[in-house]
Amino acid sequence: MTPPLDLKGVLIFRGLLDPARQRELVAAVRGALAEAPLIRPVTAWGKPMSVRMSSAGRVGWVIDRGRYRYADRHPDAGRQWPAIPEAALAVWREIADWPDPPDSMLINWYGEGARMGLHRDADEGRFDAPVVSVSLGDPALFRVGGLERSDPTASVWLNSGDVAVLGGAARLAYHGIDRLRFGAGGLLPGGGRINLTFRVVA
Ligand code: MD3
Ligand code: FE
Repeated sequence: MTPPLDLKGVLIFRGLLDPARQRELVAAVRGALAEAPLIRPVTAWGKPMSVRMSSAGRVGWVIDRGRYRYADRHPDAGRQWPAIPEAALAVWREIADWPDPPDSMLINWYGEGARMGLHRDADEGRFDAPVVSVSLGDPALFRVGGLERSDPTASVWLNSGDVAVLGGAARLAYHGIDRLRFGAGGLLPGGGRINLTFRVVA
């Protein structure tokens, strides 16, 4: 395997997933979304996020009356989340260097103009395991900083098939998505981006 790009400790494996595997993952994601529809979470400040979200696995990330937490049920459907698709688990096994499967696969859906402000992933209750992130669809400008919001940042375009591994000190680094090149990816008809994020949750 070609060595990853190291962006402030975030390891980016460019083009790890070939187009056939990308399409297989999109089909698996559509299957999961049929059971657990996308939602638009409303932040603690009362602002709906521009990214729509769902999850698969034992637990899923939700905003519940302004509280960010992992829930064992879809907030609208009231049912358990679908299982993490096998094609997605295969990516984790390949790259995470962790003995256990992830507890959660967050599905982020970016339409035109969607972005994700600088934040840290700190709701998991444990930070020893890595987070693995898969990009599908349109290119997205990813930004990563340090452990403080005011730390300097670096940016890179994430393309369809890229896989990022966030381990060690980078696990708690500030990061976000500034913008998309909407429609430039060609994987999703009508444009857009899917990000799958695998996490071990206490
Ligand atoms: C760096 N998602 O869901 S993925 C998120 O592309 C999230 O949808 C972005 O940030 C997206 O929380 C970025 C890359 C990523 C994911 C988790 C990280 C980078 C990370 C955790 C720590 C440091
Ligand atoms: Fe994040």
